[in-house]
Amino acid sequence: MKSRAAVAWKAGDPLTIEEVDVQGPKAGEVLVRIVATGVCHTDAFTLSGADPEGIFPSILGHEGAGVVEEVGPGVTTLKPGDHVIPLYTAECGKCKFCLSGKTNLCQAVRATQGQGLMPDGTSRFSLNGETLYHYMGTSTFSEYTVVPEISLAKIHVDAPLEKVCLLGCGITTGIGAVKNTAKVEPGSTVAVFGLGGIGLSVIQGARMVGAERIIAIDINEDKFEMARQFGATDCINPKDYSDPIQQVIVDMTDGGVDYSFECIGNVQVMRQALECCHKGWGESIIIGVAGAGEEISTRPFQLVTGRVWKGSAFGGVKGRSQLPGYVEDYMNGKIEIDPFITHTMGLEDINKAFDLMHEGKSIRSVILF
Ligand code: NAD
Ligand code: AHE
Ligand code: ZN
Ligand code: ZN
Repeated sequence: MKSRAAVAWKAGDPLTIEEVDVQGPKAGEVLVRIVATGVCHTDAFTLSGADPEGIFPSILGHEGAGVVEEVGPGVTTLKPGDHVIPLYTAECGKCKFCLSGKTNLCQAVRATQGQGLMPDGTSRFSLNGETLYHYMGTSTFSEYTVVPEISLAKIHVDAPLEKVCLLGCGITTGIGAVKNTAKVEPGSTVAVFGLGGIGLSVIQGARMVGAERIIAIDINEDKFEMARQFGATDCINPKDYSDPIQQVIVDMTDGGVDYSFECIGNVQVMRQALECCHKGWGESIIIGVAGAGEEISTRPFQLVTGRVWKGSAFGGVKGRSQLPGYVEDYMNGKIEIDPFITHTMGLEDINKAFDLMHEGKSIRSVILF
């Protein structure tokens, strides 16, 4: 079949809108009609060429929601008409990782996913006979996409897809990092570096679990108003201080924060986030994704003296079993999504969504098909 899709031909080039060919779902696969998709900074990261797993030409997008159109042979848990969120972190329920009880990082399809292919090692997308690669197993910048059954969360049929698409990445990642990775306790002091969709979601999660003080840090002060709305108690711009920002935060908090979150993808900021943590127990969670060849560093003494460095992918959330609950939490008013959607547009304007992100003018743009 034909599908309208935004194709990334080459690192650094704008996407172009094409009528691509999509093959039907093979065994264990599902054809999904995407209704809406967010644009996450990770899409921009891969498009920039900084992602060691970036493959071109490809169809990016990993923050979508849609409707099942057709299922391939052997698919038992989904049927046409079901509403779904594609998962870049699958949940097979059977692999060593799924069975460990320690991680959400199912590896059942991760190797082929990283090669831009379906689990059988081939792509369902092409244009004029040329292969187009999948992205993160989701490729939500296409009206029709093919996704493994184990990479789809079935959600409440009444959930508004143009809103809950953001639970496919950003909002779930931030809230989950607070609840699952850091396990922030009531009364905690928290620092959040970077106030995009991820950082604001961390703030939302920190307020949900009863953090007492939430320090929001960004170099773009336009982000402060929304940070305060979500629960930030202090908003600071590192450019306003001559001291290193970690020292400023240690001084503000009688020795450092209980938890910090890096939501930018900047290895210098990752160090600041670790070093603003309290001696003896402070934990810093890396959420931001850094480019090929980048490395983090600190004095090992920072860890010897009790600070902990951790990372979080998709907020530690197991997509098939736990994401439907996040959707219901939105429907019950426990999770806020609407204020994140600062812009909506059609697929033909998708490059504008990237421009707005780079200019620091959007939190999330949602593409409506
Ligand atoms: P975004 O572009 O919307 O927000 C980033 C924010 O960081 C902006 O407000 C920007 O002003 C701020 N910033 C930039 N440099 C800064 C600095 N030096 N100090 C302080 N603030 C600074 O991005 P986003 O969509 O919120 O994504 C944030 C990061 O999280 C990206 O690296 C993205 O790839 C990553 N991410 C990771 C996961 C995961 O599962 N680990 C999931 C989603 C996104
Ligand atoms: N491909 C990159 C890593 C990208 C990355 O870390 N992705 C996050 C999700 S970002 C969503 O916006 C993730 O889930 N990572 C775990 C995984 O299995 O990819 C690289 O550096 O190679
Ligand atoms: Zn993302
Ligand atoms: Zn698994």
